[in-house]
Amino acid sequence: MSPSPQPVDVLIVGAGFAGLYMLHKARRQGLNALVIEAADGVGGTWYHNRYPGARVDIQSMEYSFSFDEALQQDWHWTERFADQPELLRYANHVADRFALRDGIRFNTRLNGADFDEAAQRWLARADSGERWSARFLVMACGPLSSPNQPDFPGLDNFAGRVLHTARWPHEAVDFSGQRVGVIGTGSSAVQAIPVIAAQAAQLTVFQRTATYAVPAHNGPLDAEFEAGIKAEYAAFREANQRMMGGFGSLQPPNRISALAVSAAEREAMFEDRWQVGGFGLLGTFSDLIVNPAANELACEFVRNKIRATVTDAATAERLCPSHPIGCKRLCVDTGYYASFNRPNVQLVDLQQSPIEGFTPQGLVAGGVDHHFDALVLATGFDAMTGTLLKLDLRGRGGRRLQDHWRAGPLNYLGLTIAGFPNLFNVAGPGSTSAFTNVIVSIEHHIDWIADCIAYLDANGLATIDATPEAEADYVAHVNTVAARTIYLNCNSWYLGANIPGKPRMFMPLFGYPAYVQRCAEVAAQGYAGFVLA
Ligand code: N01
Repeated sequence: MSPSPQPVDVLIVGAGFAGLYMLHKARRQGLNALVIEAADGVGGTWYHNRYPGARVDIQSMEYSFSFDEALQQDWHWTERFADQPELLRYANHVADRFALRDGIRFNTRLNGADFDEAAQRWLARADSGERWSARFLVMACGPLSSPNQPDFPGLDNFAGRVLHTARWPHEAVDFSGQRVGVIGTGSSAVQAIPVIAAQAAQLTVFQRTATYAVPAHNGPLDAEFEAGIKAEYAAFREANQRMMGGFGSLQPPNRISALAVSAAEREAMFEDRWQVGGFGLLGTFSDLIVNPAANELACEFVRNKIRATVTDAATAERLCPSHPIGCKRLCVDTGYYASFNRPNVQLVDLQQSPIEGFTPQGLVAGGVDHHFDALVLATGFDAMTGTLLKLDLRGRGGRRLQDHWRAGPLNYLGLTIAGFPNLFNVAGPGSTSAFTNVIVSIEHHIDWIADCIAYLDANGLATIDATPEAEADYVAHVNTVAARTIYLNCNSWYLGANIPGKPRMFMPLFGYPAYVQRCAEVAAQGYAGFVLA
């Protein structure tokens, strides 16, 4: 007979940045909260994604918590774009600094949870056999936490080592003297390829879709720059809050159309931003994300950079993407395109030469045998929905999330799901998380959730549940916003298009400030669109 469920006010799933801050915030609010985490350490994304070259693509001074002034003053980043080990150290520092570890149950994976309508609580169970009865269930599992391991027929035939970028081993992987294959050319691959290329005897990159990458120009963090930000950290955070992605106030978007300037001016303006590096290129003009003709000018600017970098003209052309820039998440790189000038690196275009099967020595593509000792799958994630849909979550009337989300991830405000009362999904579908500095989004979500719980408590209310009408209106809004942009014009993980059979529905919302305003208005109106009881 299993013991009766342990009562908690808030059960939090995941000990990444969202779970850590939720635990801290809940405790400060006097709530009894517990985090359960499948891994044996904190850090979420930065715990699992240990592939060579892994680092953040938002500047370190921005990619950090703002909720505690002493924390942001004390912490020192060593590089402009912090690498994975430093980011993991930061997550551990936060856990220790705010004494969070005793509220985290490691090596414990949630299996599922049922909403008990009589008790108005979530009954949750883990693989350890433990059970909890929670008033609130906060899914802090991360939008990019279920690795996509494509169903490559015959992969088992391969006798060498297979690694996935998002489940990289903790011990160092040494490719010295080895032949390595990499499948995928998204952000993970773009960061890993230059590092692997420098170490391995031979590297073969299997590309299905060419990718746009802008230089990081990474380097040691400038002491004067750091001091300047720290002198006015709060104002810097506020300025970032007004940006469309919650970051980038150091280089705000220009307010001029790409079509309103001469070709020479345009080139110079793109070049300025290219020299600075990072995502700012997409803000060179006001219409790159909304006007395909303007967008194409930015595409051609980057294609010309590829042509100028890659010495073999045929390889350069194969590396030139044809979809709109920014439609898939832009990659921020250090030497990605230049890697293809190395004599030990070759590119295989899977559009022209599809994978036909695997052999003990490697794979066959387009009739050609490719041999390698290790294969790296840089094939991304079942984004935004994959992790929740692996669980057995049942809301009112025993309705399964798999049924509610059959045609796509219905949600209200990117935070809640109708019929799943008191369940909050952090940085999930319908939120702006994917387009933002995700730590900014996480802080916004956790603060909103904590305020919501405080409101319920102050008003003697037990539950909050989105209405199906509010949910339907909201999902339509997310798609209306996307339809005004170039985001529907390619096969991205934003659309679920990277996973065979996944419903094609645009999941993230574009525009952080308007989103924050809407969430605040809903709360100010006594949680409009929700039933409180
Ligand atoms: O994954 P991806 P990722 N056969 O989905 C290819 C964040 N992130 O891990 O484009 C052959 O972007 C797929 O091809 P295609 C960031 O938000 C951030 O790289 O679908 N190829 C693509 O090339 C990012 O967007 C950082 O045609 C297959 C690649 O695999 C998100 O995580 C670093 C295939 C997957 O690219 C995901 O990035 C890393 C198949 N069956 C990640 N299936 C930072 O810099 C997939 N591919 C902070």
